[in-house]
Amino acid sequence: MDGPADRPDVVVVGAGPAGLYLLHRLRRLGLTAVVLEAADDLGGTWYRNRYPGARCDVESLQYSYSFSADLEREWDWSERFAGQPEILRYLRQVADRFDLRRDIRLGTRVVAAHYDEAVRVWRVRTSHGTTVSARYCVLATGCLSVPRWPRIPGLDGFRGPVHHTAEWPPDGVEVAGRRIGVIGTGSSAVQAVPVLAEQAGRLSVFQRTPAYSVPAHNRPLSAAERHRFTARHDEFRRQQRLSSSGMVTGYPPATRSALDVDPDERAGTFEQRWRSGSLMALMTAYTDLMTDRPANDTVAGFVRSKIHRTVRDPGVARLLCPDYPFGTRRICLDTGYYTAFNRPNVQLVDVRADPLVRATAHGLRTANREYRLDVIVVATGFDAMTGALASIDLRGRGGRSLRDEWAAGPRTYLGLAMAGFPNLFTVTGPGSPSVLSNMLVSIEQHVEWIADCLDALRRRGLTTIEATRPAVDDWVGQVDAVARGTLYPTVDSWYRGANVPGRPRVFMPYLGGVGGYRKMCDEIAAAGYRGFALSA
Ligand code: NA7
Repeated sequence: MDGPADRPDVVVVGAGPAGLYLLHRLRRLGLTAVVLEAADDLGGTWYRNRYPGARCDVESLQYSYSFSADLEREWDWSERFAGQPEILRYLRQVADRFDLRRDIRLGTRVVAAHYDEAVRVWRVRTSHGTTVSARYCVLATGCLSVPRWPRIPGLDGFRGPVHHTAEWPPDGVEVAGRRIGVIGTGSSAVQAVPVLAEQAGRLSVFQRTPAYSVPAHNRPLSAAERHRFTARHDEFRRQQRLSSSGMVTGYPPATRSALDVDPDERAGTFEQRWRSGSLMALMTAYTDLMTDRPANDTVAGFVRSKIHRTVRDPGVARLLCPDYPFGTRRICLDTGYYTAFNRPNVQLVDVRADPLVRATAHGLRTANREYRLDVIVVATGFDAMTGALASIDLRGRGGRSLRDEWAAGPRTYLGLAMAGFPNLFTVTGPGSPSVLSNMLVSIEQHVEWIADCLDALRRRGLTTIEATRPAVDDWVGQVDAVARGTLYPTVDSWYRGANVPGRPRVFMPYLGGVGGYRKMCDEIAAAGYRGFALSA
């Protein structure tokens, strides 16, 4: 197959929020694009993560596209934090409204992308054996799109259903009255546990590392809130883009160290922010919470005291209390997570003390006992940030493979481009704020930057852009240096690839802040794409 549709200007991999907007943006520039999507529907993360309780932990009004005033006027979010079904409906509506589906090929996994140097074209091979060739290739493959399964012997022999939260069946899973085991206690489990607890006959939560979770205080969005947002829309969106996280917290920037504040005043501040229902509110209360361990201990202690006050069994409360610095692993936002452990049908299993050794036909066996189960829910996360890129046989100049180039960790310029891989871009790639920001804000920024770049090349009669090695080396150094100034690298987390055996420990997101990062990207473009080699 090699018709005109197989020779677009741009081939985009992934039809999640990034791929959808990119397609729209490219079309507006008069460029042709084809989007290849492995799943059998669009929506990316919001299509795949259908587990009970799946919900965004950034507020709906902030986690939504800002590029179209009409779209914003036409769509009303029902809740402060939208659930997965509503976000998926939103993305489908976006696709329909902008007539995107006709350029999206669903059920089409990209298995390889090779740069043909002789003709300067990317040849992108799909699981159907077809090839799409394009001058430019954009990987909008998502940061958390490759589920990671635990190595538990015997899982195949379990008699009941076993489902990963990120591969939940579209028709749901029968859980009412059943004995359910949940493996893992990251964001997905923290959202699923309270919902499953209400339906299950018995729920056993197998925890290795406890998470810090703050209450979402989710509620229906009122007309007054919507009105307030619309009234100051432009200013609000501007603040988002210039903020450090892509989120407007409503709090002024911190000016004081947590240690310079009277303990009662500090407790009052933490209490107020705990009640605000925001991922960022506690972390940003003082200047040094994420850079100084004694300062962080103040907020970590505050959250642990909340856990102890919520969970009635002191032993269970103790187990649920993390011992690492607050915020250094992804904070969760929950609705009734800790209180779920007060239910008589919920038990916490500490698999750090009593490790999971195998699955049997009837359940899960730890070193000390067997837990009989009807359903196993695997909430063990993702091969984060680089997993989707590494799953494609990507080859640049001279046939060099990305997997080899990144053997010691991802190396990008701005999380957007790589040396040796001309005309290839990543949306929210490693080395950009990505997962440590409001993804929709970061996605819009990257999509617009990439589209503007392709437009600039066309206007100047150029056909090739490639990050230079010195620019990549320098950027990798900057990402590392910023991370080293914080507490993040002191802890094992998926931000560092620590959840995947054998993966080098490299801190992958850029921690320098969304606003400053955007400014830097804009300056680089304005300077004629400094750090990139351009040619005709
Ligand atoms: P996460 O945050 O990576 O959580 C995975 C959880 O699974 C975590 O608690 C892990 O504990 C646990 N895990 C992993 N392997 C095992 C085994 N073998 N045994 C027991 N427990 C295990 O993934 P989520 O899906 O919850 O969230 C991902 C992101 O999606 C989230 O942060 C949001 O950004 C959206 P461990 O840490 O390995 O001890």
